[in-house]
Amino acid sequence: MKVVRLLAAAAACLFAAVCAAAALDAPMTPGDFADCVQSLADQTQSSSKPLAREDFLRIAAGAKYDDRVRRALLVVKGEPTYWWDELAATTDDQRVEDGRAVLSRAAAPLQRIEAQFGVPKEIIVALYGIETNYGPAAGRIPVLDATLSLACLRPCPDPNGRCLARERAFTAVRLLRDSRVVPETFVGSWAGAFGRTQFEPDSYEQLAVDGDGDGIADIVNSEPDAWASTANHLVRRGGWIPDAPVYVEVRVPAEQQAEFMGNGETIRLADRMRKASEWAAAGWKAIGPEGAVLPLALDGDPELYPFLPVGLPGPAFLVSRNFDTIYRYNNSVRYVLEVATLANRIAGGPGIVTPWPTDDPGLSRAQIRELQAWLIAQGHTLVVADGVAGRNTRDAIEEERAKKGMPPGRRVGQRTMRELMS
Ligand SMILES: [Ca+2]
Repeated sequence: MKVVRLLAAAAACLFAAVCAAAALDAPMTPGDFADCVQSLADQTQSSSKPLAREDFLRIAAGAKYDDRVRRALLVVKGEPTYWWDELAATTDDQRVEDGRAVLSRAAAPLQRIEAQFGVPKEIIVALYGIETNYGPAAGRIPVLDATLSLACLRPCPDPNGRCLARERAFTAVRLLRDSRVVPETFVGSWAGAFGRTQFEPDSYEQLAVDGDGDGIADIVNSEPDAWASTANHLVRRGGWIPDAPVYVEVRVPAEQQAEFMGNGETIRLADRMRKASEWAAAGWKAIGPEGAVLPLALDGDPELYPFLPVGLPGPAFLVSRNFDTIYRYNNSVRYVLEVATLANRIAGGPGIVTPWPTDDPGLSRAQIRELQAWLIAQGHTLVVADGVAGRNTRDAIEEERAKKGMPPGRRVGQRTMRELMS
């Protein structure tokens, strides 16, 4: 539930005249932020749940504008990213190993939560691993600051209409008003998602539950609370189907492949829902470890539809409604594939078997750190060896590629990393 939904909204905002007022090219001044907070106070009656003007002002008085929110919105406009880069880093060996360690050290609570909600523990742990790298990366921006800054940087087109950014800020205020969160630990991402599995304030208000039996839903400090809340989200908002896989990697029958040839565009045919047995009857096969072609037969014969991240040639999947359920947790098909693939690997499965259509596959975080250490040694002082190929790393790659006479570019993969560092 990180940032994707907001990114989509922000992208739309870039083209809407009404957003011109919230120019993102300079930080908001303290005066403008204070004016914005006053203006939000006049809109509290539009909130989905009661919030008194004076309560809002009393709590918002402790908020500060945080410019990291604006800078994050600017990155939205950024550069293309690739499925194979993101999957390589988010489902690398280290994250699989760390996920197995979580499964083993917390076997009892995870087993209990799986039994109660019907969501496999590997899915819960994988989602935990993707959202916050199993806890430590939960963000450090006070949620009140983040949500108010966002509401001010992206004002609602209609002051009386429904508006996600403003409602999120109001919800954050309500959680503080009602002491449902502790101010000191109510910190998270620039988009206001907080806790070990990154709930937005509104999801927390509606779906957080107690998982360790102390009567409080503390998704910041308690892993069982975060896990149970996540499982509850998947069940109540998404309708998780127990025992249905999120995806099956498949081989499309030769005579049907023409329809799925892509130009890199994602193909997701959610209206083509058929039982697994019907796909099998139409000639679709499952792909097993090392590319083995297997009969497509699943317990319970769930309904599935085709999903091809970049079209053929490239990995092809039939996905169940559980794919859509994870999508409701974080509106990004790439995110869903990351969670499901990591869960598959944590459970001992092969991950994605079919190669991506590239001669330069993506890097693990360990490889990115190695690359970053090399970039630092070349004098790129802004680069930090953190395993995340952010803007500074890509700036440095661009420069070093140019020095080496390589084609212009801001990424490297398995092949070009060696070429660059040789
Ligand atoms: Ca608890």
